[in-house]
Amino acid sequence: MTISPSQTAATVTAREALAAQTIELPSWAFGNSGTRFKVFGQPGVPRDPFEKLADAAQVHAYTGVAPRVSLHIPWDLVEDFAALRKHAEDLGISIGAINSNVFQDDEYMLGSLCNPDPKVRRKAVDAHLRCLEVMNETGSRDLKIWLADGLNYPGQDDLRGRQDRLAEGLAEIYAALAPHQRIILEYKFFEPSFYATDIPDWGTSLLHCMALGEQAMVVLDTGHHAPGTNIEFIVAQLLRVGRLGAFDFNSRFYADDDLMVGAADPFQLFRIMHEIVTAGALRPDSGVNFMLDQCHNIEPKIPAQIRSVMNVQEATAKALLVDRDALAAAQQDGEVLGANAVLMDAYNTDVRQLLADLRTEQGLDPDPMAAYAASGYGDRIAADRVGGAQAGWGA
Ligand code: PSV
Ligand code: MN
Ligand code: MN
Repeated sequence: MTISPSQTAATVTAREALAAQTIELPSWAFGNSGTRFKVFGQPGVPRDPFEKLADAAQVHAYTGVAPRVSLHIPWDLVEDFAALRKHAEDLGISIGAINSNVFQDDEYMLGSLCNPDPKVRRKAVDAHLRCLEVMNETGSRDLKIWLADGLNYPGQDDLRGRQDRLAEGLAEIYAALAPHQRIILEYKFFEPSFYATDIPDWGTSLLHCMALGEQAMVVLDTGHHAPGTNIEFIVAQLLRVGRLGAFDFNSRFYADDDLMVGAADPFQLFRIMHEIVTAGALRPDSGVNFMLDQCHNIEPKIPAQIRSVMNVQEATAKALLVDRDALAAAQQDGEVLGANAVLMDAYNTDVRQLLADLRTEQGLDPDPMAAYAASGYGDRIAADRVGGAQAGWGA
């Protein structure tokens, strides 16, 4: 289905909303990554955080909607964060969420904030306080916390005691937030632990956020649920209570695959964006940070990020085209098939021309993938950069 003239008004409204949408890119998407079997190095990958920002700026240059980059500390540790911030600004972008990494050091084998050893918990809290210092230097609003804490065996540690330690550690970090800053707390149902994870689900994250206060919000990573989970229900529920702080968008076929968002299940992405639009949460002031959390193991990284941003835009455009009056009427009348048809009509609309027109209006090339390919940037970095860094582990 293509857009008919009768849809013109909706199309204009959709274009305005799409023009205001922003998507945050992960610095680690630009480094080499892989599985535990093999990391395939790619030519031209960034050698340091400055080069990661330069590559991210390319994604923004061709899409116009990706002006922020999340950093991961210590993967992106630099001596002078003010210089990194200035570098971002010179490139026309800014530094977004700061991700704490308390899973790489040997001391964290039995956990970080939940560790039975108070010395390790101290180290983990201090790592977060260091992240807050970085945020003050970079101008970041969000401290994103994902913990690898958990257990492999029943009885290994006290499930409830770990929750108490977690609450205590989070409270100390929360107390150090500036008034405009937030903790965004991510959950994941398994991995690296296989019996129990200390923040396995949105309910646990939400309970901790509610205990902390209004500056604590939940992060929903689309790859962090059991297969078959109705993710849009979680989105609706968190929006209802005003606690959806951010997305980590990616796709999964099996586990936490971190593939390009919209690649495995574009219909799910549409359903998620439908809940966002319905709740008015697309507006930049809604507090929902639309971030990508992806690794590009075998595909070139900059084009993969451009494609991912476009996939989010396409799902968003379709969600904006849902005929909400018709949907409400059909729902009210109990028209099961009619209501479903309204949603499917929007999903089956080809929005690629609408987005191309929007880009032209914004002075961008209507085809970001082709424009980037023609720019020669990929060849230049391949020639200029030798010895690129790994995305995370060992970076
Ligand atoms: C954990 O699986 C996670 O989703 C967290 O967001 C980390 O910061 C990120 O992956 C690292 O790739
Ligand atoms: Mn994530
Ligand atoms: Mn993940």
